[in-house]
Amino acid sequence: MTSSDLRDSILHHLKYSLGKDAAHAVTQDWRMALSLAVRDRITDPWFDATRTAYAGQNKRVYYLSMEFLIGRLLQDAIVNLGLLETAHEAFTDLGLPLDTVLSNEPDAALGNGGLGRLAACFIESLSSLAVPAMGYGIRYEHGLFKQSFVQGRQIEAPEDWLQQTHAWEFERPESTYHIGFGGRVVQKDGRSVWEPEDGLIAQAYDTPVIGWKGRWANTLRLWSAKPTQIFDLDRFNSGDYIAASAPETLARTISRVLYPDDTTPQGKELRLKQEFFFTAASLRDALRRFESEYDDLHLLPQKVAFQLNDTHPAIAGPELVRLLHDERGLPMDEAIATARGCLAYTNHTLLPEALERWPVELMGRLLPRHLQIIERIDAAHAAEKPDRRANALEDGEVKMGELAFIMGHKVNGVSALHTDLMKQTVFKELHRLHPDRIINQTNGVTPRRWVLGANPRLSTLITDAIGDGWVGDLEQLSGLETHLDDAGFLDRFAAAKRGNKTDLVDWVQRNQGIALDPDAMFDVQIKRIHEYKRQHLNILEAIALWQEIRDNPNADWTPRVKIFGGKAAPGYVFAKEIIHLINDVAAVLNADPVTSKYLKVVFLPNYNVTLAERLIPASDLSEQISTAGKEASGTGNMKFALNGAPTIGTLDGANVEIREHVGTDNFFLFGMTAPEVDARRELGDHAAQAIAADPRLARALDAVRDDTFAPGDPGRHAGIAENLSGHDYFVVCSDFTDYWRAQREVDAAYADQGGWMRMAALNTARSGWFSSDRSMRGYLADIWRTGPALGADGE
Ligand code: 9GP
Repeated sequence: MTSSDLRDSILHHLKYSLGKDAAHAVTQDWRMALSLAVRDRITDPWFDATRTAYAGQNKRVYYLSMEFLIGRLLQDAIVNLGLLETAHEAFTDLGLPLDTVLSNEPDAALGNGGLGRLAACFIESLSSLAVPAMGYGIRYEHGLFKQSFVQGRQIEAPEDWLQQTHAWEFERPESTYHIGFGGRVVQKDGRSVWEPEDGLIAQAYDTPVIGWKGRWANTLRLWSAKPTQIFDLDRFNSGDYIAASAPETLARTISRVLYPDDTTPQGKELRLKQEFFFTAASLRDALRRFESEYDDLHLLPQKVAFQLNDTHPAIAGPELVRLLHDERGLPMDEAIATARGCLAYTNHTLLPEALERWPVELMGRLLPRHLQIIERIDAAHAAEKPDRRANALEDGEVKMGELAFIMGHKVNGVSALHTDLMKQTVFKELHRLHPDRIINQTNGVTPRRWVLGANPRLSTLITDAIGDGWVGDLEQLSGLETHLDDAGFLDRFAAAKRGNKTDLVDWVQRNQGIALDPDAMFDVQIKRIHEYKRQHLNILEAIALWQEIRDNPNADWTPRVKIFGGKAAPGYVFAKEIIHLINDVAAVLNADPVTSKYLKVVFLPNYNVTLAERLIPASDLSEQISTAGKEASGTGNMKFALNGAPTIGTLDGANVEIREHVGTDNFFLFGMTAPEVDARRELGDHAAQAIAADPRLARALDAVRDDTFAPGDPGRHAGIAENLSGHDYFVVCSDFTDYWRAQREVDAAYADQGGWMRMAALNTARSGWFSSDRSMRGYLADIWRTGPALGADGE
C-alpha cells in the first residue's frame, strides 16, 4: 500500500463512513478515518485466518480472561502491518502530524495491571505466531477508573473509553446467548435440568487482533450484557419511566465496571455474576463452533483448549460439565474427563486474599446446578484419589483455586520461583496428589508493542545493527552483544535513551509543570500501588537520601529523579495513604533549593498502558522491589530490561530469571530471599531491630511521623510510620539497609556513563527470552498441544 492509497482510503472513510468534510474534520475524525482505513487492511487476513483454521481443522485456543488491558490499538495495528512510514507520509500530505492523530485514541483500560496486560500480549503473540485462537472477556463500559490527585490524594472518576466511537470493534447482534441465574434444578426423564429464574443476554463484540507482518489475525470477543426485555411497556405507559427501564439497568450492571482491584474480590455477588456471565457465553460460543464441524464430543479435547486466566473463569469447569452432561447427555464421569481434557488453569498469585472463595450459600442461590456439579467433581476426585485432603468445597466455601486445579489437566505458574512456591504452599496437597500437573510458563511481553512501537529510536538502532529479524524472533537480540565494542554503537544507544528522556522531560513540563534534568538518572517505579510492591520502601529511601544530601550538600551526588505511577484500589486505604505520602514528599523535596538539583520526586497521575509506553523507553533504572515471595512474576520488569533499563530488585517473581539472563553484574540485587523473609517474620520485633540498627532508617521514619511532609498537619502520615515500625508484614524496614546499599551502588555505576550504557545495552541484548512469543510456544507445546496454522513461509 502506498501513502497515496492510504490517504485516499482515509479521505474515503472520512466522507462516506463518518460523513465529514475534510475542511471541517477534527482530530478525532482523522483518527477514526485512519482507524477504519487500517481496519480494512486487517479484514482480509482476519477472514483468511478463520477460513484456514476451518479448512485445516486446527485445534483452537480460547483464552478466558476477565481482563484484557489492550490500551490503544491503532499504532499497534499500523506497526504490525508495516505501515508506520506510509502513515507518516500520508498524514504529512494531509498536513497533520501522525502522532497527534495516534494520541487521540482513548486508552482502553479493560484491566487492572499485569494480569490483563499479559492477556493482551498473549493474544497478539498468538496472532503473530498464526495460531488459531480467540480471547474471550467482558466489554466493560467503564474500564479502570481515572486517577487524579487533589492535594496529594487520589481521586477516582469513571473511565469512559466508549464515549468516543470505538473504531475497532464489530458489533454482532446475531451472536447472543441467554445466560441464566438462580432458579431451581428439576428432574426430567431422569436428568437434572436447571431452570434459571433470572436471565440476561450476552452479546458479542469482536475486535480483530493482527499479528506481526499482517499474516494472521485472531479475534478478541468481548461480551456485553443486554436485558432479555428492553423495557417494560406497561410501566412506561403508566408513566413510571424509571421502573420501566429497570430491566435494562440491571442487566447492563453486569458489564458496566471492571472491579478496581486485582487482589481482593469485592462486591461478591456482582463479581460472581460477571464471571459466570462471560464464561458461560464463551463456552457456549466455542461449543457451537465445535459442533458446526464435528459431531463427536469425545473429540473436544483434541480440538478445543480453554485457558483459565486466574480463578476468575474457574466456573468453566462445572459449566462445561453441565453443558456436556445435562444438555448433551454425556455420562457424568465422561463429561468431567472431557472437560478436564480441554481446561487448563494459570495461577497468577499466591496472595491468599486473591484466591477466590465463594460462600456455598451464594453459589447455591445464583448457580444451584453448578453447586451440585461441584459436589460431583469433588466426589469423582475422591474416588480417583482416596487419600486426598483437598476439595473444592470446604468449610462452607467453594474454593475456586482448588476447583480450577482439579478441573484443569495442567496448572501453570508464571515464573520459576512462583511455580516452585505454588507447589510448596497454596497447592501443596494437590501437587502431592497430581505431581505432573503443575508446570511453569514464565511470562513474556510482545516486542511489537513494547520495543518496536514504544521505542522507535532503540528499534532503529537494533535493526541497523542486526537486521529486523528480532521483531519476530526476539532472541536474535543476543546478536547485539558483538556490537558493544563497535565504535559508536554505545554512543548511539546513549543518544537513543537521551532522546527518549528529552521527550519525557518536555511532556512532564507541559503536563505537570515540573522541570526535570535529562542528565539525571530516571529511576522509575510504575505498577499498582500495593504494600507488597513496596512503593513505601522506595519513598523512605528518597527521604533518607534527601536528609543525607541536606547534611552534606557539597558532596558528589548523582542526580536522580524518582518517578512513580500507579493506581490504588479505591477501597485500599493504606495504598492510598502511600500515594498521599509520596505526593507530600515530592512537594517538599522539589521545592528544596539545596537538594532539588540532586533529587526530585514525581508521581504521574493516571498511570495506564499509554503512559507506560512513554515512560519505559525513557527510564534508566527499573524498580522491582517487592517482598520476596509475593510478586508472582511481574511483566513491567521485562519491558524495562528490554528497553535498556537495569533493575534494582529482590529475588522475586521473574526478577530471578531476568538476573540470570542479563548477568549478575548487570542487575542490582538486594534484600532477603523468600525463605529469609519467612524466617525474619518469626522474630516478633523484626522492624524494631532493623530500625535500631540503622539510624538513617530511624531518621527517615521520624520525618514520616512528624510534620516534615505535612506542614501544619502533624500525624498525617503517622499511620504509615506506625505500620512500618510495628507489624511491618512486608518487611520494609528489614530490607531497607540493603536497599540503601544497592542504591548507592547504582549511583556509583551511573556516574560512570560509559559503563552504565554498556550495562543498559547488555540488558537489551540479553532479554530476548522474555518475549510473549516464547511464552506462547511454551503453552502450545506443554499445555495446548497444538501449533501454528501457517508455516514460517506463510503457507
Ligand atoms: O501479581 C501478578 C503479577 O506478578 C504477574 O506478572 C501478573 C501476570 O502473571 O499477574 C498478577 N496477578 C494478578 O493480577 C492477580 O492474580
